Amino acid sequence: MKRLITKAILVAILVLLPSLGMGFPNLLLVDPPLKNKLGWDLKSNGLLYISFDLDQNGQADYHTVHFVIKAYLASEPLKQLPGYYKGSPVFYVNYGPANQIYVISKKALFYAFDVNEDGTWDLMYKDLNEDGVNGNETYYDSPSNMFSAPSPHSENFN
Ligand SMILES: [Ca+2]
Ligand SMILES: [Ca+2]
Ligand SMILES: [Ca+2]
Repeated sequence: MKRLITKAILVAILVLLPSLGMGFPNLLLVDPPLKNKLGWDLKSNGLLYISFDLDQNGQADYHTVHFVIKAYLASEPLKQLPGYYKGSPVFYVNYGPANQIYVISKKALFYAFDVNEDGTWDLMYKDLNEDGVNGNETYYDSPSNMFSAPSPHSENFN
């Protein structure tokens, strides 16, 4: 129940503030550690998406998008890999004797909320500096249109 209330408040803030002409607030508060990830996926755009389940109900509700710095097939043991890249996260897919390795940017380029957990992102922030969640992220898009600013004409038509 508490989770639902938290979500309702988040939605209320997001819907209210733009209509007051205040623009989108930066609501990014969390930069969850990679070890808490729910899953990850390399997309055809070459970016690596990592999903998180912040309210721990089993469904992804938060995503980070990282550049892939390097991708290659490796046959050496995985435990030797992390030291290569000065702490840049390493993901891999095992193909029998070899591993497809993806080394990604330390911090994300995009952060996205999927408030209603339907797989379509509702609110995206861009972090041009890729320096983690520290307040310099800016509103980027609302792919689901959940948080798009209302049209100035839409309220007078029933
Ligand atoms: Ca969730
Ligand atoms: Ca959604
Ligand atoms: Ca930042």
